[in-house]
Amino acid sequence: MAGSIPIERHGDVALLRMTNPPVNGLSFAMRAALDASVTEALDDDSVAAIVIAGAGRMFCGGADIREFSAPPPPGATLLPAVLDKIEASPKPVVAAIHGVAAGGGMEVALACHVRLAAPGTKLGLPEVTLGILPGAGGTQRMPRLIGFEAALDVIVGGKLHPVDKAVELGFVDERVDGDLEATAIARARQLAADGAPLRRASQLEEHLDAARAQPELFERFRKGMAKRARGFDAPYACVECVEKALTLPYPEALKHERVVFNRLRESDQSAAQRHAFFSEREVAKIPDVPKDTPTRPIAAAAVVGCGTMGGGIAMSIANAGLPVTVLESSQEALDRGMAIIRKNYAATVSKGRLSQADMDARLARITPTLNDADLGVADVVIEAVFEEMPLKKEVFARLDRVCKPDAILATNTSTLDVNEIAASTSRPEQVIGTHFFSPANVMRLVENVRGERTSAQTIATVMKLSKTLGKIGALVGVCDGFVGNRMLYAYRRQADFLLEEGALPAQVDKAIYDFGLPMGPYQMADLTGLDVSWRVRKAQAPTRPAHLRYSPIADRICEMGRYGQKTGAGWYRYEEGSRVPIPDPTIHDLIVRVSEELAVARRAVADDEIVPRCLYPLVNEGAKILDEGLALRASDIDVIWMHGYGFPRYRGGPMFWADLVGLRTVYDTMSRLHDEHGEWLKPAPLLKRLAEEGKGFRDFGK
Ligand code: 3H9
Repeated sequence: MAGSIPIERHGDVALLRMTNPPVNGLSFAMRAALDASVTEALDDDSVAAIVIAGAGRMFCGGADIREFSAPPPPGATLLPAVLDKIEASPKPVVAAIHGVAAGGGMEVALACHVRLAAPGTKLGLPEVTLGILPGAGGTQRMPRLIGFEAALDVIVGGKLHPVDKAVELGFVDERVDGDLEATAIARARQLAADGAPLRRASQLEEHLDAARAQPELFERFRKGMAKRARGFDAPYACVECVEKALTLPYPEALKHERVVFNRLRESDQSAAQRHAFFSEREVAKIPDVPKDTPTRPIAAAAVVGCGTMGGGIAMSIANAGLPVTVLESSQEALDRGMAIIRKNYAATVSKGRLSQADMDARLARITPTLNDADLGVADVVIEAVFEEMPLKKEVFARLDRVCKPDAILATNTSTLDVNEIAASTSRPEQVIGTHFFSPANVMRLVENVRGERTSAQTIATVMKLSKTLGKIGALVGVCDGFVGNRMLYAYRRQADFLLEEGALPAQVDKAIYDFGLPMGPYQMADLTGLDVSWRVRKAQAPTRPAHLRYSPIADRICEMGRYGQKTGAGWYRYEEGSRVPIPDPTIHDLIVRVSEELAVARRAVADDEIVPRCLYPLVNEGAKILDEGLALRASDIDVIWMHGYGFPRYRGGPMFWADLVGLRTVYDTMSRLHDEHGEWLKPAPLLKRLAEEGKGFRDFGK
């Protein structure tokens, strides 16, 4: 839909209603329409004042992001010019804001002389999350309106703020609890009648003087954001443009904002972050489970097992306002699990991020029990017991007996066959995997694992539940490790081989960290614990193909009783009470010894070999997963890696990154590595095909 901005007359006030569902996005057509309607209202002598509002669910969600992949068409109406016209208007212009005012939408409001907002409205400048900056005066008007420090928080933070916060900060003048449009019309008319000078954000001076008095402000802000903004260009560009409000006259600073906006819009980082935005919405769409598939109401949930995962899952459910019963097999385990839950909540309270009352309310929603029969109230049960197939099957057979006939039975397994688990019940169509990531109360990703017989209703219900829990549910198929961990294995394997060939853990970790992941594979292993995967490897040992290269280093480390941070040593050693990894000569000696035993000649591994050697195989595994139909789209894999493993958002996830690198390059490198290092590195047929056709993963399935 092209969108329109019809003018509705209310006596001498013109109401301009932005109309472009679903979010009244400011496409080029909408900007032209806004310009035309504003001009018409200004030229009409019978109009004394103007109100700008939005139709439907919201005021305006900002510029149409889909148009950002190309430069503006020739002759396009540019938003900054339209907003200058609004601000310069001699007739009062009032913004009547409801629902959402984001990005360019917020900038429209900033150009108005008065901003009124309905309760429940969320407002802000989230451009930074798309790898750009507010490009229609936002970096100039916001600091003049609310002060530089607050504006930096709003612009670099990129969050949408509740209306009361916006009033407190000063970018909304008033919350209107009654009829918003009628109030805005009356206010506009009154302003016109008063004839008092209009408040134009670009002309406000007081905050400029305050900021000039503390020039160190910007450097301090940059330092404060350094950790959060690591690797991202846009936050720094935002600070730079806000700073220009102090050093350049307004029109010059606005021009500068435009130049930087365009540079960012054309950047790979912004393309990646826009890809992330759309992928996060696409991941909810499942072709054979249409949007109108009926879902089961979930009024109560249960979790079986109150260990690290079970406890975290129970917290997520309670946090979302649902009652949850937690079942354990012994009083001791139950008490221990509940104590950890309590401790986790208390830590959040002590950091000031949760009130004591909220903590109490959340805890009150969690009911611990030892009695299977108490699960009878639950509409969904999530099993999080030890990762052993016989145990899981036994638990599911029990659940099948005690749970409501229509209850959904979900397993949090990260490796086991969901079909086999489902087969131990009389309701395989109501069995599904819900693979939460640790810590489950923090991490946003859930891989929802579809079994052969899982019904559309079960899938739709669990995808909806993920959303209710504030998570991103990605639908995947059954295979070893599902999508995320299967790709992780491929990466970790090559990292281990690099150690055998000459690298050391800290070198590999640094290269991966510098690439943008939160930590490298060895720090991550020490954090999550080495023993669980060791147990899995031992179970798999009898069936491991002998011709495939296998690195024994991790097993040797476990044999030394070093399970990572929890035992004070793993790939690194740790000082008492510290989480800082210290390279350990014991491990270096072990690595060198293993190289000797395996007769692998050690060599100097160059830093720039590490990323392609570790991450191209990860992408290659993603290609196999796509080809096997275990993920619906490459962008779903990207979502899994961004939210489950911290793959840098400014690279858009591994598959998008590979497209940027070029699949020809990825394929050629994989082919060479395959020749040099054998079977594990064989290029996936899909990678080969797309590379030869000059395509990317983005083209898969199209
Ligand atoms: C900007 O404004 C730059 C300016 O500074 C300078 C210009 C010169 N464009 O999220 P939902 C789609 S940059 C295009 O599920 P909700 C979305 O993909 C922009 N499409 O709804 C989805 O499509 P589908 C700054 C957009 O109610 C559908 O609309 N603005 C846009 O949960 C519904 O979206 C932002 O960064 C868009 N701007 O949340 C805000 N927005 O149905 C981005 C949404 O096909 N948007 N779509 O999957 C949001 O944060 C949320 O959409 C919003 C509504 C809070 C507005």
